[in-house]
Amino acid sequence: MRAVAACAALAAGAALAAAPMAEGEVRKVDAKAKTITLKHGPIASVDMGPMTMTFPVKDPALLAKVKAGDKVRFSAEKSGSDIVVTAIEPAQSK
Ligand SMILES: [Cu+2]
Repeated sequence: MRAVAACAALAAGAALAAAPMAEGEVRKVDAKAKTITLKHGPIASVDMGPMTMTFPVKDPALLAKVKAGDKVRFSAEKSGSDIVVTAIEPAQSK
């Protein structure tokens, strides 16, 4: 039983390392345009430094999870000439 638990913990750690999330703060959510404006920190996955910018979202449902003023963690990836937000969640306030 102990060995199984240790393996699960290792697998979870590996998944986090493979997909690091960037940090940011929501400035604006535009459901009609399916975009979100974020003041974000460095985004390693797309080699971008900190700035405030507007991203298209991969799935408009993501916009329902956050609102302006929220601190968030998110993932972004290149899609053609755009950089698209593929996941977003409120940051833990701990
Ligand atoms: Cu940016």
